[in-house]
Amino acid sequence: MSKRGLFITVEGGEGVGKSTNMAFLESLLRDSGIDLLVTREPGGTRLGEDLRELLLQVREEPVSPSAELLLIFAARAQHIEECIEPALAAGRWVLCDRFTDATYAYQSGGRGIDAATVRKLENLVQGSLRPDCTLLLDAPVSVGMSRARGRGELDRFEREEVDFFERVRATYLQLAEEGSGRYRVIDASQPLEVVQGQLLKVCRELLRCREKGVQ
Ligand code: Z5A
Repeated sequence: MSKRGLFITVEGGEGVGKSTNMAFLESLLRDSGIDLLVTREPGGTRLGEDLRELLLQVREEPVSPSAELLLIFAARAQHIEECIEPALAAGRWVLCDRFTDATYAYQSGGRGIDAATVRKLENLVQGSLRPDCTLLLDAPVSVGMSRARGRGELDRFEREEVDFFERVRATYLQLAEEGSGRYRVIDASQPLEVVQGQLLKVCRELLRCREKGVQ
């Protein structure tokens, strides 16, 4: 039986450079010989991508925070069962663009849903599945917003006010501070080469642990 793979997530607020750095991490890990599944949330499956479209589209009616929360966990349930669990069980590593930390940050921190409600759904949908390592790209909201706002039409989340993104950032930092040792906080306001130098360090650390058989 192959050894279980490693589950790595990349998190952060708007404009911190997740897409840019996901691509960097993907090539780093593949070049190191890792059998990798690269995926994202919400999404990662056909059902999940359909739900993502519903979640991001700008709608006439206000969307209930509870409806938003349940759609996110519906997509996650499918993603775990169809993709994440089978990959990890087969010994593949999973690199996922956002996971449940984003739900704490956006739906709890941003929208004000009680964190205990998110925790209940997390336990229900994920059982004991948690990321092994979370790379939190952190930058002041003003920096992220100025980077992201050049991208054209804004989706339903990107239309939120600065205060919303401040709460999202504060929640992410609180999770990293209070959480287990799985978080690596990277200052994403630095030049890209510096950010990627730090990501390289973390990847080397993970690869060393894999060689030693420690995960
Ligand atoms: N959401 C949620 O509410 N709850 C949940 O549980 C989950 C998600 C899972 C879609 O996510 C929305 O889903 C998200 C929260 C919600 N909404 N928001 N906002 P997404 O991950 O697809 O959306 P995103 O945040 O817009 O991610 P992104 O596309 O990866 O954006 P990004 O972080 O801004 O990455 P980027 O495009 O690589 O970077 C932006 C620009 O900055 C780009 O021009 C880069 O070249 C530049 N950049 C990047 N790094 C640097 C540095 N270091 N220096 C200078 N310039 C840089």
